[in-house]
Amino acid sequence: MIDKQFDKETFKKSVKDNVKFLYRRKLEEATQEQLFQAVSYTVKDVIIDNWLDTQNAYEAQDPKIVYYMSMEFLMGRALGNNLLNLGAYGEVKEALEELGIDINALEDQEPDPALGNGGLGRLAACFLDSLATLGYSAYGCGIRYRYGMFKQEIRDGYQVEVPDAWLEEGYPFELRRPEYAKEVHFGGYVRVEYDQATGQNKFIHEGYQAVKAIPYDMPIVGYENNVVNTLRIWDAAAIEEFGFDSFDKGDYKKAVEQENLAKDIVNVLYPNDNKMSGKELRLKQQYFFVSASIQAAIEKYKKTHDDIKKLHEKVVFQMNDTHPTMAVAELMRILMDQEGLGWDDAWAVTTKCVAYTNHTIMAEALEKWPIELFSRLLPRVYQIIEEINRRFIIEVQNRYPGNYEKIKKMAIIYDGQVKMAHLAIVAGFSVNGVARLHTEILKNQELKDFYEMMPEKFNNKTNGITQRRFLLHGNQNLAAWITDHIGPDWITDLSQISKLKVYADDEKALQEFMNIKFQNKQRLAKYILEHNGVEVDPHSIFDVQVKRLHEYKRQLLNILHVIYLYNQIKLHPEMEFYPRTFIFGAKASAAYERAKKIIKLINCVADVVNNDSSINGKIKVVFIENYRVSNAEMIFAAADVSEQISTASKEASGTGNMKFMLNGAPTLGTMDGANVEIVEEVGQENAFIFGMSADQIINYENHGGYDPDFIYNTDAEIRQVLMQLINGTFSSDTELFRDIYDSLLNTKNCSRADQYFILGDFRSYAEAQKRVEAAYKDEKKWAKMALLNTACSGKFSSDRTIQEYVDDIWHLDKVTVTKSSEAAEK
Ligand code: NBX
Repeated sequence: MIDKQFDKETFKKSVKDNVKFLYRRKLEEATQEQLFQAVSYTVKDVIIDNWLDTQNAYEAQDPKIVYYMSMEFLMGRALGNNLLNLGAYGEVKEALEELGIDINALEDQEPDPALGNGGLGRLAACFLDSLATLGYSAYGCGIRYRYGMFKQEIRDGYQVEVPDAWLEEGYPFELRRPEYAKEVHFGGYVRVEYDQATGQNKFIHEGYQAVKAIPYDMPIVGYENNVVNTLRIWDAAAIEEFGFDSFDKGDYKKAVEQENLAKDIVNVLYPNDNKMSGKELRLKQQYFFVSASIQAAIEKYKKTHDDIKKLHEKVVFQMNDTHPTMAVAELMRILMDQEGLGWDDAWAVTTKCVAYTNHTIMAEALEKWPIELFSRLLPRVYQIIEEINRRFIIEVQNRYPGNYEKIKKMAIIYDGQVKMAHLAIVAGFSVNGVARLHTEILKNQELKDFYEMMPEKFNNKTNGITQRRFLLHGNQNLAAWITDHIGPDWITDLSQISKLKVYADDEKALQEFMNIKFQNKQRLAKYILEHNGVEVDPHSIFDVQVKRLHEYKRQLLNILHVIYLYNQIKLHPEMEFYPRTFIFGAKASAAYERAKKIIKLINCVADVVNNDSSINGKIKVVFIENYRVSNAEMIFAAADVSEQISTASKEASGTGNMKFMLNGAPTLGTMDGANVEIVEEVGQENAFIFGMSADQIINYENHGGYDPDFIYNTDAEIRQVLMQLINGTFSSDTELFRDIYDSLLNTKNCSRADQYFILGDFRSYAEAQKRVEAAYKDEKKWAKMALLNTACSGKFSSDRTIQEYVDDIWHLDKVTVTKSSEAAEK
């Protein structure tokens, strides 16, 4: 199904032309950056034809549309992925070779569009890929941050945040759509007016500041099916250009204010994951993209439909966590104030249009906004939430007469705060968690009261990942090998990958499988040498923990265990020990001091261990700078061991765990999040499970009784490791890691000693690590285990997840797109 435009000669000519028109240069004179732009524009040309065909097909077939509302889309690079999904990667690679251009070098020119923090943002990107590939009409709705996730530099072992000016050179895969601009209003007040004609009150919002929202569309290319969906991200601009007009009229101050408001809103992505920032600007960002997206959705609907009361038949808004929850009130506002519906009709439509996904139970991540701030910034929206709350409380009273505890726990507005999760649950027709265990915890603990009152809303949708980016693109050798053995169906139906199971005892196949892993390890070793100046042995076990830095994810447990192993080797130099490379990659939120200290600790341990010749290179520790989607693809492909060691109950799902599994790395992990389901698929014997269960942790949390000091006092080896944090072993500044040390013990500086049960799980973790070593030493056994992880990963495709969302929540119609050129030929 190779496209005509990818006829090699036409393609080459187009690239040359683009270099000429864009840069007035000959191909030989062009820089890598210019070549990247020229090639990308050629590719975009082809995509645009499919994009138009898709739009025509949607217009003809009028399918229901899902609007995936998300503050974050962590897309990763587009060029290689688009080529693969167009089915043109091979041809283009050859054509480029003929022009003397290396496709890998070209792909490396692309900045990672990093409009997200971590799992939640990357999940949104995987979902868009699956929606397009499965042929469903979908928009991603988000913000075009001028600065995405910061670039992380490591200087003297510390994280330094550098702004990510990803748009500086111009991003070739976006299309500015000023014709779809919308206005968004902030501040002001609401005037109530009695309308004689209808006998109803009218609510008029006045005295507001207006910002213009301008959409930029990015194409989302489905896999070899001609479908191109849209990620629509909004830029902000002042309504009136700042100019002499306003200056003359004495409106100078107002004009500057509008300009600044607009600039600020989309300036930067908040770099927190699993923590609410509580900043006014963040609330503005939320309303800005929600309002613009909903206006656009309604405008689109009304172009071809008359009855706004049937909106839910063609439109569904999925809220990616509570960040876009004002969608509920914004939709109510538009339906009532602009479309003229009464409350009951508007509520009937709204509650059939919005659905909510929860991604965390961490208390500090739950969004609560002070009513003072909320009502000042969004007076009309706030008024509507007040009314939703008033009516909901009456419902609670009717259901639980006299039970005021229930109201206190369930109200949307209480203690001077708007609780966004409560609003999302009350208005949403579906509430889902992201892994089975997580959904059960929501139902039985965190959201128990809501589950009891409205059980029909709750459902689970275990996360997934796209095999197209994380295997087909990231691990091209393995992908080709798999296709050689079982055919290409796995690319769009990952359940097919189970056909690899027949090779689990085939020595030749296992040998080939492990050879590919070895090549990938060599590639990563080269990257590490170039970026860290550290030589690592690709024969050693590559033990990898890459994810955001957070205490609950327990990178600290990992590095303390490294220290423990280091002590063991020094104490018993004769002891058998299989060489290990511990690889870390993690960004810490810029304001999260302890997380940043843990990065420093990892780097300090790396310095000592890597340079201690007495251990003969048995342990190497590497911290990969600026972990992001592009280097993640390479890291997953090269991993032997997947560290998924969160405190049980804290990791809602995890998705990195699935990427490792897909690439043949067994999980070393706790029974948390989706690890539970991974073990279910691959079998206990093909994973390394340790630690307390979610029930045990929750039980300690509810009833106390956990005492890290007891462990410290009774386990000399653990005590030694902790002492080394403060005795100068890893830093001459003995105070440097004092806070980390204190956080683990009942010292005067610590309120909740070892909140994440690091000491509690330490011994169990160390034993599991021993089992890893023993298993790895048995080459055949390990190869089988690795292959079975890949073979059993079928469930964890985001294609499966999306199909479940479609079947249970969205009820979308499948669409087929034929190319207009092909249609014409027929
Ligand atoms: O969402 C993550 C969870 O921690 C993972 O367990 C899960 O697999 C993933 C996808 O469902 N949550 C997450 O990434 N949250 C954020 O990034 C976040 C960002 C901003 C914010 C709160 C959370 N205010």
